Amino acid sequence: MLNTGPAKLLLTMLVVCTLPSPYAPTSAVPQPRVANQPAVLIIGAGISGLGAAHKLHAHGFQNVRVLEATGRTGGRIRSQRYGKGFIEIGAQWIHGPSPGNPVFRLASEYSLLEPECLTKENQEGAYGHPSIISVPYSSSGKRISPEVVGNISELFSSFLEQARNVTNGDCDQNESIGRFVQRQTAQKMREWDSVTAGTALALLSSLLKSECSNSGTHSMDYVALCSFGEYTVLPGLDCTFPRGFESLINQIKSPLPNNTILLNKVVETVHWNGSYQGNDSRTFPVMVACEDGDTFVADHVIVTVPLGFLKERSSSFFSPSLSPEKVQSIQQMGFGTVNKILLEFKTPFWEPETEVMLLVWDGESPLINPPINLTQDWVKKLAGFVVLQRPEQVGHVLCGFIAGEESAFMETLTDEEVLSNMTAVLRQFTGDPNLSPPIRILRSRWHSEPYTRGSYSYVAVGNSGKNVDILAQPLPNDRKADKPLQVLFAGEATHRNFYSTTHGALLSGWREAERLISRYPPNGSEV
Ligand code: 6YU
Repeated sequence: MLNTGPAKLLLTMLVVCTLPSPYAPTSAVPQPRVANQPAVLIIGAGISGLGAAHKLHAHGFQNVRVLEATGRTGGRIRSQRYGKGFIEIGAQWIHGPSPGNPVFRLASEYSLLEPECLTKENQEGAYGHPSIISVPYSSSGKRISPEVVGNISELFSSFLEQARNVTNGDCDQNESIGRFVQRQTAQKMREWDSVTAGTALALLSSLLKSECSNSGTHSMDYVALCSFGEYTVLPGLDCTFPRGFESLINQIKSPLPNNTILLNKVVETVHWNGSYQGNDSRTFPVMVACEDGDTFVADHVIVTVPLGFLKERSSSFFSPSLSPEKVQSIQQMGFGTVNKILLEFKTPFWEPETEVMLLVWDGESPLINPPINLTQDWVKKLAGFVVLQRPEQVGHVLCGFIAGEESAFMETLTDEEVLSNMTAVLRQFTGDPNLSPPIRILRSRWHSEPYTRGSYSYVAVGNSGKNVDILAQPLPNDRKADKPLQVLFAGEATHRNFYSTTHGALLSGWREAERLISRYPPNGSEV
């Protein structure tokens, strides 16, 4: 479709910047491809966007630009210097560090991991992040017996395992993980006496909160049962990056020529299906307009903005608008808030071997959902604390995880308010009214980040993995389109089996880069 009339007028008013002339190839770059290089724009410099840029560059694409809204690269991978080490504000673990995980493979290749992470035992180890609940604290200040905790944790894991085995065919699309766990719990409860039941229900309630942090949701009642098993769990005991997760980002972007990444470039609208004049007499189907008035023309644009941003802005972000089917998927897919509250203590009050502290609120149960008063009760959503590794570098730091509406509410409070609430909670749970308060607090505010608006995606009740695929479909959708693959979609929320993770994000960026690579084979003939 050619742009005429008002659109043409608009065009003449806009400063149209074409992409710069092809960059000189760097040593790692194979032979340049077609003489008339396709112009590719990537929106977002998170791991998906940079992964796509890296792959395109490695395949000889020399006309690639990354436009990033913020003043930094990495997106939801954000490592902050802390003491003599690093603290992660976003992604923390390689989930499933084994050969099937591309983040693990790259990190190993770049020598970014510690030797223990590379061992065969670790790669074949138990699934998941540190799961040794050495200290289960209860709100009465009493410790719960490790045996009870072990049994209930195992029971909870078996509920989730059963949920993963529910297949789409025999499943009610409106069924949630929360309801499934409730049903299993009610059945199991028949075997418990009243004392066991009280502790078991409170423990299950805490484990559900922890699962909200894993799934990135306010409540497990929002997470679809039927698609739960589509998320693929990779083997390996989760590892961290000694020099920060961002050390991986720095490696991925290092071969890109200078000026490939433009920071502080907020994209306002992606105009597609048009005909936009470049300054070399070529016309391009896509034009990206930025908030600062700059515009960029391109043959292809890879959109990697988070689902939270799309939920808020997709109606004005694309012109022409997205199809009703795609809009519906964006609106219905789940995207929740998970935040970290990092507390540094002068001296640890926990035993040296503690990895995780689970907070168990007496009287809570997965079978009852009382209405919440955010101001009073937000702290009760805190699932627990992970004890940060490498205390010799970062000090004695507990990392609290909190998900959902309470997490977003926490962002509205001051550091002092959060710190005094945390001190009160820890005094209550340790039974020590004189426990020294933390000496420093640091927290994330992912809900308030204008270009993220939350933490990560999940498949919501009423939805299925198909919605993930619908979101990932390139535009125009018409196979016979004169200029195909104008707008491509990547980012964690577009990966059907690894959504919510850094490896899902990276794979999605590679997937879209490969889509373009296969369209322009090195022999120069466009297919
Ligand atoms: C993982 C993990 N992890 C914790 C937290 C978060 C996430 N994840 P990006 O957003 O990166 O990039 C898009 C870019 O687009 C961005 O830079 C924008 O600025 C830009 N943009 C937007 N709009 C734009 C515009 N208009 N113009 C231009 N640019 C624009 N993943 O593998 N391991 O440990 C965690 C974690 C707090 C927030 C995570 C983890 C998710 C990943 O971070 C995420 O999927 C990818 O980075 C996304 O990359 P992308 O490129 O798709 O998007 C008892 C007790 C407690 C114990 N239980 C604890 C349970 C905790 C379990 N979960 C932990 C998860 C963690 C820590």
